[in-house]
Order: sequence, then C-alpha cells, then structure tokens
Amino acid sequence: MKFSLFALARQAIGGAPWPAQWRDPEPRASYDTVIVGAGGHGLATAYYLAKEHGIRDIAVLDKGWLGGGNTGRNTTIIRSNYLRDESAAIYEHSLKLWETLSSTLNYNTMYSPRGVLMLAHNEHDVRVFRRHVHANRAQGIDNEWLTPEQAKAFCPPLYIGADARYPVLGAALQRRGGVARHDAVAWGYARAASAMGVDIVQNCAVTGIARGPDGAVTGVETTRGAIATKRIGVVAAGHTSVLMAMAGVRMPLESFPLQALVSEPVKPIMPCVVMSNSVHAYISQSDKGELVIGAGTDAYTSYSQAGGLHIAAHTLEAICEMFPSFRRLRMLRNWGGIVDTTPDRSPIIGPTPVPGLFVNCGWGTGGFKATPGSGHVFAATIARGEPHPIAAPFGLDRFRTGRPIDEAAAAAVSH
Ligand code: FAD
Ligand code: PYC
Repeated sequence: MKFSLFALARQAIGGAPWPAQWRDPEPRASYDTVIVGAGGHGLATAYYLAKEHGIRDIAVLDKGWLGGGNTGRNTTIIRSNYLRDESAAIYEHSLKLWETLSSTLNYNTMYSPRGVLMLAHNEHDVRVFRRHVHANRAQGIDNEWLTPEQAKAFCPPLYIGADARYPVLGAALQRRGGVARHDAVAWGYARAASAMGVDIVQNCAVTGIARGPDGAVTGVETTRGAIATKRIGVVAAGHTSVLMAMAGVRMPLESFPLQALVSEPVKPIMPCVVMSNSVHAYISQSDKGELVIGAGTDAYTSYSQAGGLHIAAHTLEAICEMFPSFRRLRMLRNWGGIVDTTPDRSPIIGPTPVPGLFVNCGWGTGGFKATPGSGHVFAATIARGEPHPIAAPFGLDRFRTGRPIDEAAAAAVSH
C-alpha cells in the first residue's frame, strides 16, 4: 500500500472531502487573462493586474505548487547595483517596492536591508566593481567602495589575509540591499490576489496554447482541461522556451540548474550578505540561524532541479576560505532550481509576435530581487497591450535589432 500523508490526514477527519478552503479551485472554462506560473513574478503580476488595472478575472496556473519553483528555492538576495541605466531603472523600481511590500500586502515578507557586499578578488574585479559604483552613483543608486579593512569591519567573520587563494582586494557595498523571506513573498502576493478574486490553480500544467485563425491566442490546454482566454502571460522561469514553443515562438534562452544549501542553525554571526562572483559563492544568515549559501550554475544546460555535487563542493571550499570560522559547521540540506538565461543576462519582458501572448522570463540567477518590480511593469504591459516604459528596453526584439543590455558582471554568480 502506498503511504500517503494526505490519505492519513483525510482518515483523521473521517474520510470527509477536504474543506473547501483547503482544496485547489477547479479552473473555470474561461478567464479574461491566464498567467502561467505561480512563482513570485506570476503572482505579483496577477496582484497588480487586479489592484492597479481592475482586471480580476484571472487564473494563475501552476504545474506544481504555489512558490515551488525558483521563488521558493533562491537565496533571497535583493539589490539594485546593476550597471546599465535600463537595469538600474527596473531593479531600483523593485527595490523601492520591497521597502513597503509588507505593509502593501499586509504580510510580513521579512525584508531586511542589511547590506550586500560584493567582493573583489583580482584587478579585473576591482575595476569592474568600481565602475559599477560610479555608474550607480550617477544613476542616484547607493553603492560605495570599501577597502579590505573596511569590508572586514562591516563583516567581521570575513578573512582578508593576503595568503588566501582568493584574497579580498576590496568590495562594493550597497547598504540598501539585503534579503527577504521568499515563501512569504509568494504567499503574500497570492493571498492578496486571491482576496481580489484571482483563481490560483495548483497542479495544473499548461500543455498547449491554442490560437485562432488570425493567429491570436484563444486559450490554453491544461492537465485539468481546456481554458479559453484572450490574454496569456507566460512567467514560467526555466521552462519558458517549452511554453513559448507551444505558440510557435523560439526564445533566446538556455536553462541551467542553480543550487543552494543551508547549514545547521547557529546564533547570529553573519551581519550582512556577501557575494563573491569570481568564486561563485554567496552567503547570508536566515532569521532561523541557518547560513544560506548559494553556488554557481552547472556548466551544462538541463531541466533537472538538482545540479552537480562538485559545484556545491567548490562553493563550500570557497566559503570556508573566506570564512574560516564556518569550517566546522554541518550542512543541513541542499537543493536546485532551473533558471533561464538570455545572451545578455537581462530579462525579456513584453508582448510577443503572437497577439495576446506576453512573456516575462530570462531573469537567470537574479530574478528574486526583481519580483515586485517585474510583476508591476508586466501587469501594466499586459493591461495596456504595450510595454510599460521601464519594461520597454527589455523587449524580445532587442536580440533582432542588436540592442542588448549587457549585465554579465552585475548578474553573474556564474556564467
Ligand atoms: P518561478 O518561481 O520558478 O515560477 C515559475 C513557475 O512556473 C513554477 O512554479 C513552475 O512550476 C511553473 N511552470 C513551469 N512550467 C509550467 C507549465 N507548463 N504549466 C504551468 N506552470 C508551469 N535571484 C535573486 O535575485 N537573488 C538571489 O539570491 C537568487 N538566488 C538564487 C538561488 C538559486 C538556487 C536559484 C535557483 C535562483 C536564484 N535566484 C536569485 C533567481 C530567482 O530565484 C528567480 O529569478 C526568480 O525566483 C524567478 O521567479 P519566477 O516567479 O519567474 O519563477
Ligand atoms: O542576483 O544577487 C543575485 C544573486 C545572488 C545569488 C544568486 N543571485
């Protein structure tokens, strides 16, 4: 007999059907708008469509459970210290929304602006990060350059000895950067969207996109039946190419596993976020006390939510060199997500060549920080049928017209 927690729980309540509030709603036969993907970006999109554009006849469909994709798997680093003006605009838009998100949603997202320190380990890093500091200041975004001693004063467990394999030559600090609780972000947006009438349908994979004689979308095929709709927003990180192929659109995306892990919980030791792009490691401490550590992407494309163990092992070596006092900690668990990356490491947000079909993807290793801003501008794009001004530079056509927004250095945890 198969062991099932759900079966046991149902037995405990006398075999009665789940109370209505515990059951996934059945999707209706038609909606004004269908959002594919109940991650943070999809849920935020539905929330802002309902809240700011009065579009409430929305279904958010997910093949798994709400927030079970990258939204619930990332290391929650939030910052806006990107290089290009277009990127600074969207990430800063998002950072401003983070600052008031808990009160906006009436849900504690545990946003904590404790500072993000990006370490420079060689002359190239120094030049790149100093360039970012200058660019950010010109854009009105906080970012400052620290000497190794100043970095150590900001983050006492950091080792800055010259004998390290990756010595710290300096660091860029964005004090307004920080972390939040990823699950809470998904749940907060979901609860607020649901309260405005949005249907969030879990265990409902989209398997096809239907189009009419004029080429415009007419609906989606799902594992729970066909749903008619005139507007579809695809926000399915890692799986965007598969979904867009259902409508005949080829995407400039590659999907990679990206891993993270946590240590056993300890008393507060890590006061800020530290990222080291050169050695592919980043670390912060959760409110439960676990050290939250992330790795670089796997070298090969894959849809596996696992990733090579050697990648995680390399990250741990780097963490132990940078923070020798963490060497004796035991790791509790590790996991992976699937991120999709574009050639310029910037997202794609906007309409597509298929009327009624919109896409938001390509956030790669760095879309958690963008969740509120991305949902906000994508909702406006869907509602108006044309890109929100902040989203406009991130259109799919930039790969045809040759206007990439190169963020390889700012986005890079590993490429
Ligand atoms: P997701 O949360 O992945 O949501 C997409 C949803 O689409 C999923 O729930 C999936 O089930 C659903 N879906 C897919 N196919 C279908 C289908 N056919 N039908 C229905 N539903 C479908 N970003 C940062 O800014 N800071 C970080 O510190 C950071 N660290 C990271 C660490 C790791 C280990 C990983 C994996 C990612 C990290 N990221 C980080 C990136 C960030 O997590 C993502 O960019 C962001 O969460 C994407 O959100 P989303 O809502 O678009 O995607
Ligand atoms: O984009 O800041 C980021 C990030 C950190 C870890 C993974 N992505």
